Amino acid sequence: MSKPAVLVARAVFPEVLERLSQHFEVSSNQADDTWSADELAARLAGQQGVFTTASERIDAALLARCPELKIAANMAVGYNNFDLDAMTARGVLATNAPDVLTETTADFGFALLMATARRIAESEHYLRAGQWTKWSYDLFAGSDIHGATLGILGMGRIGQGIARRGAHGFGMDVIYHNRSRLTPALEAECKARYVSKEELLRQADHLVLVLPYSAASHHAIGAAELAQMKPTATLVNIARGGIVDDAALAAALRGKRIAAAGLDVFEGEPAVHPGLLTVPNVVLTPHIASASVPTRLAMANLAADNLIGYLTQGKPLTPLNDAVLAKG
Ligand code: 8YV
Repeated sequence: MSKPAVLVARAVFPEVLERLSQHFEVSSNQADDTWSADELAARLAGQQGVFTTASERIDAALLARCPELKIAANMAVGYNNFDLDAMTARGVLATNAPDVLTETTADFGFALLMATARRIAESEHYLRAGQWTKWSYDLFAGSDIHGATLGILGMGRIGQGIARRGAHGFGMDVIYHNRSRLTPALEAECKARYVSKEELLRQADHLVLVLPYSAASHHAIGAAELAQMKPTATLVNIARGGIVDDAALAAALRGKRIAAAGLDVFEGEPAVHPGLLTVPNVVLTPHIASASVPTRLAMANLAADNLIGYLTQGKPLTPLNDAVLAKG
């Protein structure tokens, strides 16, 4: 029996490609070329599975051109690149890569918060530029992390990881807002108190965004929300571009409406709003929150396991649209 055909749309660890090749006829993109939607659709013709990252969009237009596709396995926990309704309607299974990146991403959220509040990037640039000529009492004085109020918008697994780090590691007072409230047991474990979004904005010294992107969370933080925050506050976005109105944030940073921001994700990335590139009080990183070597390998292996599990035994590990499985 011939092996199913699978396309790996982006470059990936060679050992993961090797595992896939044991089960599938694999076409891959080890050159990591940027494919247009049209090129992706053309390359997907005749393939039963596709290994994607958050950069590849799987929607109705693409699916109409790939009738043999059975599964798209995302090497990401976020899946706003998938039109789930269109996939379900076409009987295409969607899977993501949850859990394996939770702690690594929470570590990074905390690192970005600390770098931002303590002005690490800004001061390093100053030093490298040869501008450091003497010590002074207020040189790059920032805000404290220990004992401060940590606000978390989006209290899923990664949000809870950040809450634990803040509460248990840094003695922070943790407040959160989420679509649904955590169980009392989880709230106690995270030492986190549920508040309204308005209270979160008004009370947080440091606000971390960890919510999924959807039409409902588009520009969840815009000019009106930034205006409610403390002028001394720090904002960190490790969730998705589009949750923050980047133009409004650039204006707020320039006008010192809030003290600083740390951003790992951007509207329209890899493009970055030019206003963010010219203000000093923002730390910018290129969507690397999950980028530790072991975690990226675990994410890639989970995406591969989903392809192998589904295409060889009908058993994916982390399906997103169970309705496809129910249909058989
Ligand atoms: C990925 C992410 O690295 O998992 C996610 O949702 O944003 C990152 O961890 C990125 O999306 C590549 O797929």
